[in-house]
Amino acid sequence: MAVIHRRPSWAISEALATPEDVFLNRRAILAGMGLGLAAAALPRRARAEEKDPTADLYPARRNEAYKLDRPLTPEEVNANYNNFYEYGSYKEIAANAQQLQTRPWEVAIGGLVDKPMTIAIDDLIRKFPLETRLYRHRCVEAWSMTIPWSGFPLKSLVAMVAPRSDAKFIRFETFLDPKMAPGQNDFLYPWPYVEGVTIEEAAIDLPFLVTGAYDKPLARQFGAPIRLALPWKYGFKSIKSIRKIDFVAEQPLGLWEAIQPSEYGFWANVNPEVPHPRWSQARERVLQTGELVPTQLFNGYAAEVSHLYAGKDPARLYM
Ligand SMILES: Nc1nc2c(c(=O)[nH]1)N[C@H]1C(S)=C(S)[C@@H](COP(=O)(O)O)O[C@H]1N2
Ligand SMILES: [Mo]
Repeated sequence: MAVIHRRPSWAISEALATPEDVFLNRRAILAGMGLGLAAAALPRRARAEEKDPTADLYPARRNEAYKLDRPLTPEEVNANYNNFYEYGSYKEIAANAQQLQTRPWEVAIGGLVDKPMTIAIDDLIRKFPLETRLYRHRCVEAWSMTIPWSGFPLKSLVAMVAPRSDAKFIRFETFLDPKMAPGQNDFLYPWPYVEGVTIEEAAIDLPFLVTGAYDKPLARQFGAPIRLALPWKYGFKSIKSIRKIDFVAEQPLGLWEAIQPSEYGFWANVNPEVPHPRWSQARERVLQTGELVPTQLFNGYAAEVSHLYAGKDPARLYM
């Protein structure tokens, strides 16, 4: 990936995160500079978006409570540098990810709840008012980005299905279909991708079910048609392309934790002082500039989340 190593003069502030014409304009500028990265993937994605049955819902109302302390990552940079192992173990998976079939798509919500349901994605998306939030994202590999996600809070979905008191965790599971996800033929990974949070974590406002980005339906490489954003945790917790949501009594075992528990534990809260076993987490590389900046405790969301972990063993929380 051709990372741009200097903060460009056109880097936009959060004030310009909407509307769509800003993104289109930026795309034109990037293309003019020869920075239209993996441009081949864009027209195909644009065609797919035209047919998206939820396109009328964007741009979604901006929730001003979620602001950034740094410029927004340009769409072209974000949309061409992705982790989505179903489409390859490298970052340039955008073109490959266009194989993902996002309709028909059902989400099965069940387990320890009073109102289990299996619901078509377009019905699910229309159950809640969509909003746009500017979030930071910090990958465990020490790169970071910022993104205008659109979607609805996880806590709204939790309330809809009425969890029983014995539900202690929520387990999320991605699709399993090696025909449309070549990476799932790789037997080194225990597919499908699984992640989880506690019921207490799911009850706060911050966990976000993402259905759109950059003021339109979610592009496939971002984890269409619905993915999670847990911005105070390392990025691998933010599972893409969710098919199944189960309320369970036992702590779910994530795909990465199953492979390497000492490096990718269940909690995975961002902490600059707790190094990954193979590298420091003290700083992070800003995706669009290459700049190294200090990593923040809970990725800057301590005010929203630190109460969740009061009295818990810090050695466990950050792995
Ligand atoms: N299903 C699935 N979800 C996933 C991943 C993946 O490989 N498969 N990668 C994770 C990792 S490591 C990161 S950093 C983020 C990347 O999201 P982005 O491509 O939108 O930046 O998705 C997370 N969710
Ligand atoms: Mo990541």
